[in-house]
Amino acid sequence: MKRILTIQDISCVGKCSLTVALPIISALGVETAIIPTAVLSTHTMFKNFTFKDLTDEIIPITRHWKEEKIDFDSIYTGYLGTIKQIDIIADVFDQFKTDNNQIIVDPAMADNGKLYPAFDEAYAKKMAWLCGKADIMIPNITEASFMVDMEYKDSYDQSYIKEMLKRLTDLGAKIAILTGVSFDDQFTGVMGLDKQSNEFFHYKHDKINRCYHGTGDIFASTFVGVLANGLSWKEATPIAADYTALCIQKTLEDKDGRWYGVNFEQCIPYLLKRVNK
Ligand code: PXL
Repeated sequence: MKRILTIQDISCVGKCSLTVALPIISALGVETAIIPTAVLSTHTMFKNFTFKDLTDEIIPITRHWKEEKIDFDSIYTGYLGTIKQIDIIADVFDQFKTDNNQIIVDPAMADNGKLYPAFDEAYAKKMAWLCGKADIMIPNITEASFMVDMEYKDSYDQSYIKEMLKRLTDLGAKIAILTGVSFDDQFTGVMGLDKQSNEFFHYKHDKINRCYHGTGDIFASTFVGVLANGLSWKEATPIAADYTALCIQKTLEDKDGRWYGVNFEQCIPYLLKRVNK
């Protein structure tokens, strides 16, 4: 069985970060090890959330793992806390990177043109540096605009997205995948660039005009779990995009749907069918 390490916060209520990564990657038949970077009562879109930083635990945890000779088929990071934490996580990459595993960074820090409340531009630049250490990076357009100094735009053409992808891979990652790429009112999707082959990849599906928190985490967790099942990034991308879209659709149809996250649990059987599990 493959083993993934995912490093992100626990938002105790909120359907994001570890509370979606653990169930999705596990459901895909992959052992999921975690480093919780912080414990919050909820994600940061709620008011008055509590926050307990766990940075001091990261080095002791990884030191123990080294003694136990534990290794990972991939390391996937999501929402992190502070610039100091990013430095420590870069050390974790150095310790656990091998010739055969992959590092995937989702620079979860912004959406809809704005950084999340806890972050500033210095944090975004540090996250760009961490993305440079990844094999695959998965930002949305807002996150990318902060990392590569391009103006954030609500509407754009292919040349804007291609320029953004080129600048993202120039940070150092082999593959950059931009989420939430929409060239018209009917479709939305994902566009990626493989730096080595200089090949762009575009996948689109029907657009649902409603945003929910945690959908970037659901996309990234699914992508990582599907890759661990032996599929390529171009095969994993449509599966992750379709699953995320279905989660949004089911939440909209549910009269008890939560405002703060999507019904990803309800759609796991669909995901498993897509990967023949
Ligand atoms: O990636 C979503 C996310 C994860 N973790 C925390 C958040 C958010 C989005 O707002 O606040 C703590």
